[in-house]
Amino acid sequence: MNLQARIEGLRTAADAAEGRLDQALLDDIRAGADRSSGRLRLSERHTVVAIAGATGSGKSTLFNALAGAEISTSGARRPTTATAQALVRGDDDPDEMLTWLGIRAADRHRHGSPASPARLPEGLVLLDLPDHDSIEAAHHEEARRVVELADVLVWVVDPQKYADAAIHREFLQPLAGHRAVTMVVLNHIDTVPEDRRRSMLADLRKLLVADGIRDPRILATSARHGTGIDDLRRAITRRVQEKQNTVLRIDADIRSAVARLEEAAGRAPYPVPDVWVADLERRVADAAGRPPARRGPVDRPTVDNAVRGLVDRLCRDLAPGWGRAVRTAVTQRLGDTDDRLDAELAALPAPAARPMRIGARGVVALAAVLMAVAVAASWATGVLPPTVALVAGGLLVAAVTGAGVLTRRAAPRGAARADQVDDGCREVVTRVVREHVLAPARRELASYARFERGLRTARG
Ligand SMILES: Nc1nc2c(ncn2[C@@H]2O[C@H](COP(=O)(O)OP(=O)(O)OP(=O)(O)O)[C@@H](O)[C@H]2O)c(=O)[nH]1
Ligand SMILES: [Mg+2]
Repeated sequence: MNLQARIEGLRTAADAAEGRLDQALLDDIRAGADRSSGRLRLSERHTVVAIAGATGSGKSTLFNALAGAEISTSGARRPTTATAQALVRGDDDPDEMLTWLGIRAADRHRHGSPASPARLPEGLVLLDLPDHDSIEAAHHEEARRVVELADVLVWVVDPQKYADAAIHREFLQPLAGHRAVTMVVLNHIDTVPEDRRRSMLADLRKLLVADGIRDPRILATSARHGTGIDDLRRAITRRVQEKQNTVLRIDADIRSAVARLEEAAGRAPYPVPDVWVADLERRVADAAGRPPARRGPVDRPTVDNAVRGLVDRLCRDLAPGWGRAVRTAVTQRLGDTDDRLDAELAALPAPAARPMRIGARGVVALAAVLMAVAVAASWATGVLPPTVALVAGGLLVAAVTGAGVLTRRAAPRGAARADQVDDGCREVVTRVVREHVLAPARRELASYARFERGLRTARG
């Protein structure tokens, strides 16, 4: 997927999370998206390589060694470099890019002139940054600002401070996902006895791996003596010629932004699982009374517990801000929910007294009984002969048996009626739960779903 669409995905996610996640985080994500879009609008021909690191690590000396000229002031007085210095080829004109990078006119240098004859690759914009650990807040800010904009980062450390927590915590760890566009240079290597260099480099590697950088690229240099400068120049030239740096940097930025948003937001079950809804409906129906005549009023604490139970499940893994919004949306009208349940349940038709239902066979049986009684009476009074009376008696037995069968048949129908009355209760519960609990929860979770869709787009 193209980078611009992925950046839009980040913006969608940030908008969906507005008011739900930490505002500073969302501002940061949007600022990052703006930076990435800004970079994409600019020249693809150029690769911005920034030399960053602690004061005195030798950034300016390295910058000058790469240029083959004294361009950036290096010095023993700390800190030295106050604003980012840029070096571009004499035949290049990346002014728009330098303006976007915020490089002042006085800090823009060209090489390819007699003053700076070093051969640097076409398209390179090399930056020498102020120290990130400066006692001068402005230096620190300038370094951080440009680190966020550059395509490729060259972190310069020295034998004294390579293990300093500040650079690892503030820069290397957060940028661990930017390995593809990161190099680490151990400068001042001339000050380390030769037999200790290997173990120091191994130690630095271990620290970088602990920062989360898989297989870090490390070079050892002495800017003062020119050791390793050609290797560094070659490594930079290779990166510039691959021309993938802008894409790799933006890809890494987007991934890191997605990871931060994911971590901040947690997870919401969306859509709401059917079994949770069924469980809620069952518990609310139970609050309406015992079947079959469930007509309320509802037991309010039971409804309350059931609804809050669902909200707890929905919010268990969700960021507190988002969880609060879901909880408020669902529970702020719990009283109304109870009132509505009571009103609708009370309006259900009362379970009618069971009507006499004897059906066609019942009528026949009744007629037979009446006939048999009449015949028996006639016989008793001597009106009928004994054979006829016997037949009449048989009919009487058949009638009684038939009536018994009909009664048994009627019993299941009675249970079906009880179910019908309970169906009324269940319909009320389903409707009220849907409108008063699920709808507001889903409205809130819809913003989470939008957030998720944005992240999916951003992942590419
Ligand atoms: N021995 C030795 N000294 C070096 C090396 N690189 C730089 N220096 C010296 O270290 C001091 C500081 O170098 P700079 O290049 O100014 O350091 P910087 O990182 O640009 O410092 P800030 O601009 O303050 O951030 C200078 O005196 C350099 O001559 C090196 O590889 N070996
Ligand atoms: Mg400097």
